[in-house]
Amino acid sequence: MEKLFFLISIITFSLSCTPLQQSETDSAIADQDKRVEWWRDARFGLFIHWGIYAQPAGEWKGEKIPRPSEWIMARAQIPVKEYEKLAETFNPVHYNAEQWVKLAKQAGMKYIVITSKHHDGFAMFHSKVSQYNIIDATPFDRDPLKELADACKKHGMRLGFYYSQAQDWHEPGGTYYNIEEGEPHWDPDLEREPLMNYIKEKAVPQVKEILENYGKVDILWWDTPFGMTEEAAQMLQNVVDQYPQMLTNNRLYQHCPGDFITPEQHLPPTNLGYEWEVCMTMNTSWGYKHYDDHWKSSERLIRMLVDVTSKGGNLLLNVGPTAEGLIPEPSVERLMEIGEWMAINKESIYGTDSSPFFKLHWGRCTKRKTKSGTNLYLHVFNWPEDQVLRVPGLKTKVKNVSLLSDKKQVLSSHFEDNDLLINLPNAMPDPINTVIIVETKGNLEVTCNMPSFKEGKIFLPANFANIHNIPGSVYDIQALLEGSGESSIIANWIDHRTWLEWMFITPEPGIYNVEVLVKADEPARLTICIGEKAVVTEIPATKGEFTEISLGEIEISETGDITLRIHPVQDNWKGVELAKVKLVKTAGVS
Ligand code: FHN
Repeated sequence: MEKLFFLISIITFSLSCTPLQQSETDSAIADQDKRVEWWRDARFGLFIHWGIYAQPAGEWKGEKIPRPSEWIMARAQIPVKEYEKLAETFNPVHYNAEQWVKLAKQAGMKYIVITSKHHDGFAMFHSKVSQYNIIDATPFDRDPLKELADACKKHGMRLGFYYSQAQDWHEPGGTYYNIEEGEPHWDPDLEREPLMNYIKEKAVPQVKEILENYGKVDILWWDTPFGMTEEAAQMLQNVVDQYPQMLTNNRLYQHCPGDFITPEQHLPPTNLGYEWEVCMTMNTSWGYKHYDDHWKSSERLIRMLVDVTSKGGNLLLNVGPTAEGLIPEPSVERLMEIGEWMAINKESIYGTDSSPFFKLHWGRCTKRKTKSGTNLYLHVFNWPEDQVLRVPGLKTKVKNVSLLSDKKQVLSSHFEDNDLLINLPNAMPDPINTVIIVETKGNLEVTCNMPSFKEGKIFLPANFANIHNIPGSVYDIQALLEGSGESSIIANWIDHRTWLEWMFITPEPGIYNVEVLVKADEPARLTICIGEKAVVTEIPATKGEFTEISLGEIEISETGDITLRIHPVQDNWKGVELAKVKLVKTAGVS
């Protein structure tokens, strides 16, 4: 229902703001649903950030330039004419589109989105509109987009083009990141022109080129609408309207929802109620950066894909090829390892829906409707020590339980206190994520396993928290779960804007004492909020140990579903590690 409301509200919004009739709204929803079907089923795609910025690879005149490498022109304030020179030596002779597509396919990816033009304004395709393109401005006499489009067609891979429609640091009318604050472009020699000159003379014609010249394009991926106007967005939208089957994201203009929304570099804590796709780097940069070694492990990436799928989203995982045209070896290794896992477990990813459970201590769940019921795919990240897997609140008849990797290996199971208990083999067959398939019969029914009070107490473990990192913040400063199952902790909570949230059920109003199990190197101030009530409180330094600290009392004035939030107080926030929150009822409400 939530999703329906969201769809109605976004579909009735149009750039030209003409309200739709009810029947038009219904058919627009049905139409959108059908168009995104292949994409929703795919769940996993490859993002490629490739451009002439791969040559400096994060370093300019001997200085390491912070943040993603594709931003080097802006971060190092390189004048247009100087940056242009990079094109003269850009010659990616090792580029092999077919190898890239095969690699993506091997990883289990179903679509590829490649940068056709990033913010630096350089077109990685043969453009007749601007000479600043790979054929006319470099020694490389090949069109990478054409070769990729051909390879995708040959191997049945869907294809999307990224196009930076607003930011174009090379053009007098293009925008840049701080244009809205009235800052000048860093290159004083670039005489400014109105945005619409650039939109009419470069952006619109180039978007037409990428959509016309490379066969069927499945996705057009807009980015950073800084300084964009409604008029400019409408002109681009008019081009898109000629391709009714093509999907677009939500980044054309500030309120344009597109076909899917795009959380970047963070994992949403819950389903977002609309089609969504997380875009994520494997290290920290989108473009190739020769010294960026902060690689996420294959284990983390596999679990990330599963986490996203279990919440009903897609994962667009990035690689940044080198100036020679090679995908860096650490990325290749990870894609191969993900592929090994996918080869065995793909049934639990493609075309599956989100989890019917609230949260699961041992991992995640995806599901698929079958003729007679539903298949639940239990993704076990943490193998229970007693080899008994508890599936909470399952009320549906179970036909069969087996390992997905070996369906002949049937697992015994029985119900106890409304939970399904599955007897697991002693050893975890796949230490990263072993998938168990539970085939159920009839309508799927699950009793919500949200935590609730027992004898006046409730424990809210770290792994049941919704971690709200700031969208778009650098991955390094995002809080995350470390450890496994109920003994996980929230680590790296160093950004004061990141907040935590737990949901639980309270049977009765009352005054509750809040206790936390934390480790703090320095005193830290927090605000605890339940509904309208908020208390500011302080955690003392804990001398390197996890320590139980009482944070004081708070009133819960309602019953039913309650949300508790913890926000850092900005001043001097140095971060804490948090293992658990405990609420203990101390009195009723007078
Ligand atoms: O500024 C870009 C960035 O370079 C990269 O392309 C990402 C990918 O989503 N988008 C922008 C930041 O949101």
